[in-house]
Amino acid sequence: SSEDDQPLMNVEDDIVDTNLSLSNETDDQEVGEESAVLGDPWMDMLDNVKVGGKWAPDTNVWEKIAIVVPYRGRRAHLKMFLLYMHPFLQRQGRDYAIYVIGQRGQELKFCKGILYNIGFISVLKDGDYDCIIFHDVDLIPEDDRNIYTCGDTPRHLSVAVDKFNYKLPYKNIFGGVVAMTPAQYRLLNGYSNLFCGWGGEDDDMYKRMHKHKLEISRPDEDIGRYTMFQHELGDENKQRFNLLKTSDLRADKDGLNNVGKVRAKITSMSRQRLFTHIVVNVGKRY
Ligand code: BGN
Repeated sequence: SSEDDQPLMNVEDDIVDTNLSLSNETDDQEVGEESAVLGDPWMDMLDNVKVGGKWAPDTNVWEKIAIVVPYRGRRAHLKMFLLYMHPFLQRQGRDYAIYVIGQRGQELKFCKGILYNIGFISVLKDGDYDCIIFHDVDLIPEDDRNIYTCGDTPRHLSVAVDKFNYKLPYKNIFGGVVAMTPAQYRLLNGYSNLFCGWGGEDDDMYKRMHKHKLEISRPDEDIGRYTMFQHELGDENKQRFNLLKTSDLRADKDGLNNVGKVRAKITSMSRQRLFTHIVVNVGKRY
C-alpha cells in the first residue's frame, strides 16, 4: 500500500522527535540550551497549540478562522507547513484551527474540490467559523502583514509565488491560498466535484465568481508573497479543458449541494496535537 493510506497519527510525534528532538534530552544535557538555539518564543508557540490544532489569543478577536488543507501523501510538506503556520497565525493574533482533509482510496486522482467541499461542511459542524482559508500544503506565506482574513468578496492570498517569479501568472488565477466566508462559499455552491488530478478546479471556481459578479480581492503584491515547496508536478487532469467549457452550466448542481451524493464519504475525524484530521473516502462507488 502507498503512503496515502497510512494514518497521519504520528506526524506530530515525528515533528517533535526528529525535527526538534525535544524528547531526546538526557539528564546531563543542559535543559534550555537547545531551545535557546531555536528561539524560546517559537517553541512556546507550538507548545501553546491546543489539541486538534487550535489556538486563540486571550482577548477576543473579530473573526474565527479555519485553515482547510487538502492532503494526500505529502508528509514532509505537511510537517513543514504545520511548524511554520502555527507560529505565523499566532504572531498575527488570529483565533484559528488547522484542519487536514486527507483523501483515502486509489481509484481517483487527487480531488481537491471534493476535499474542500467535505472540509467546509465538516469544519462548520465542528466550530462557528467566520472565515475559511483553503490552503495548499506546499505554500508558505513569507510576510506577516499578509493577514489571514476574509474580505467583502472571495480573497486570493497567494498573489506572488516564488515559482512564478513573485508575479501573478494570469489576472484571474484563484489557486493556492484563498479565503471565503461561509456565505460566499455557499453562494458559489463551493467547488466542482468533477476535477480530479492537477489543474483547473481553481479556474472553475473563478468562473463561479464571475457568474455571480464577484471580483477577486487581493493583498498587495509585495505582501502576498509565498514560497512553494519543491515537488514533482501533480498527476494532471486531462479532462480539465473540456470541463471548463461547461462550468457555467454545472455551477448550480455540481458542488457543495451534491458532494455527499457523489464519489465521497467522510470516514473519521480525529484530534491530533497540531491539527484536526478528517479522512474522506473518495472513489467511483460512493
Ligand atoms: C493553470 C491551471 C491552474 C493552476 C495554475 C497555476 C489549468 C486549466 C487549463 C487552462 N489551470 O494553468 O489550475 O492553479 O495554472 O499553476 O490547467
